[in-house]
Amino acid sequence: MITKEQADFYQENGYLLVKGVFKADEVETMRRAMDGIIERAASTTLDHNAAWQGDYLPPEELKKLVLKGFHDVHYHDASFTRALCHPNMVSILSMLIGPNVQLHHSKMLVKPPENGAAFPMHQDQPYFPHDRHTMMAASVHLDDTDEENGCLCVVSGSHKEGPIAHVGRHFLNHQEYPISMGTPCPAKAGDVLFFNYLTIHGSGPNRSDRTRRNVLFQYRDAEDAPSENTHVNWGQGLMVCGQNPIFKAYTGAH
Ligand SMILES: O=C(O)CCC(=O)C(=O)O
Repeated sequence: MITKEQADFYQENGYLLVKGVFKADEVETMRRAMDGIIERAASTTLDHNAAWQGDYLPPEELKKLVLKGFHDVHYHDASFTRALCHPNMVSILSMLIGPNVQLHHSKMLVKPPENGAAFPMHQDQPYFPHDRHTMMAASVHLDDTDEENGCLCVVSGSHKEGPIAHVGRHFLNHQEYPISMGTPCPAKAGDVLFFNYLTIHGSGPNRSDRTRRNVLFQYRDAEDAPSENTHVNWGQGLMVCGQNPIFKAYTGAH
């Protein structure tokens, strides 16, 4: 699915956009799955606005922003289980991470039209630090994205800087790291943006009249151990490619 040159580009720049990983009907199935999750969540006390806060906009502007975000979507709909170990994903992951790849977690992010929330620039590393930094996100696009509806932006090569201190672990100081410093990565539905968890990234608000839906899978090398006992979920460590070289009893932690 990808060439050696593309894999080298990822190692050098810390990100890679791969076109057409999912077909139109697979994308449509995931869109419907997302709608179902939103509908079922709405009838519970677990529904919430997941918009990140910060100081990249005045407080009254921030209050208007909305993000529908739920974690571990593969526990809610099997279409995401199929997507996270889709043969195209397996082929790409084994070239970017190595032969033995595990899932860490999944989540869905829906930026509604007009007021879909931004993500201030950040690394994902502070949320779930690992020893060898093999962790990467695969952001699967379920809609076409551009700068107007808040496409992802990445800072090329920033993964080489290593972990950077974040404001309260969450995001980088926006004066020093404005969203505008990132390279916008517009994409089509079915494309996947892979980026290392040290790569500085973020996205602007959705100011368009179009929804922006992404599902994001985090993966790691099976031998890359968590440095802290954080962001743990049941079932973490599902093998997506290859074998687990470490034989141990799985208890739910890590
Ligand atoms: O999808 C986006 O726009 C950004 C998501 C993100 O940065 C994250 O979940 O860490």
